[in-house]
Amino acid sequence: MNRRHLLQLGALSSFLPKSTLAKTPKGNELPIVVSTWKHGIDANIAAWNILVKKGTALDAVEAGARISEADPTVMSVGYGGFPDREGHVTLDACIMDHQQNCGSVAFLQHIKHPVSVARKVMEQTPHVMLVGEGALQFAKAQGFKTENLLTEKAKKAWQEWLKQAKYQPVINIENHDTIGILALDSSGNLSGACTTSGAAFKMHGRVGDSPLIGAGLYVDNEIGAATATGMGELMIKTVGCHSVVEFMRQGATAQQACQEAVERIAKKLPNFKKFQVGFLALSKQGDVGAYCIQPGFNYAVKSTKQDKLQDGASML
Ligand code: SD4
Repeated sequence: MNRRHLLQLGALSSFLPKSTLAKTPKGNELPIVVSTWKHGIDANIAAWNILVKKGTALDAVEAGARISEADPTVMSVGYGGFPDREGHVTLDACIMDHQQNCGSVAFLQHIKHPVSVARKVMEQTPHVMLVGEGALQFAKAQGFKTENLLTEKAKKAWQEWLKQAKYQPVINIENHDTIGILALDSSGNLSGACTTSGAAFKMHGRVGDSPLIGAGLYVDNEIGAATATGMGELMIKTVGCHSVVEFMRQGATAQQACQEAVERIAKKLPNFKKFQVGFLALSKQGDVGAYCIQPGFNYAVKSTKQDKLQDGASML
């Protein structure tokens, strides 16, 4: 490592009080946060602000996910998300902590921050998942305010789509990018969250992988965490994120585990080239992996050593 490199690392570390520079047994510095897609950069900043103050990974992933949910320019998550075929914005989200607690909401309408409702399900109810009208009722009872989530821009895109009403679930072309966020805090604990408005112009009532523990998100504090983006049906069929964590348990690196999970999907799907799925994983040791079917999937990483948007390796 040359002197310039050392100085750069020194500058990054100097943002942190020395006492927060914990390390995993493998020597990776803590904390670390990773998020899917370009909007993951802003999500990571919000998460990082919590992590550097020795906050928990759980608080960090929720704070990060809320950034994309509130941003109307992210047309795949929360406020401003593309609606379903009937013009309704319906949201899916889940969250999971280091003690295997988890909460989830699906087919939720009118609430800007489904990830926070999911956390309330986890913390305030004996259940894991609430959907539709029941999830909305619960959110209101918890003090969440209802609002119109359909922006003019998303409405116009839907009206344009209605002219042909052709459902083509080609995720990258639809520019449909869920946020999945995983963090390892300075105590070495993992948490994750995933939130989305789902596939653009989906059937009314359709729920994807993102709120399903094991499919769109999975965390095992002994091993690692994984989240997914892309054609949710494919992650559901293979319980994709659970597979990624299990591959890591069997000794795969985060990178190998993501690759294995994508290959498992592709193997059983003759026309897999038409679809996009991507997995992002963070091991308990602080190693990051990402893999997808086709090029175009990127993810943001933030730690004391790096702060960047990275391209996921791909099959094609
Ligand atoms: C879904 N997996 O609802 C989500 C969509 C997505 O990038 O991730 N798009 O199927």
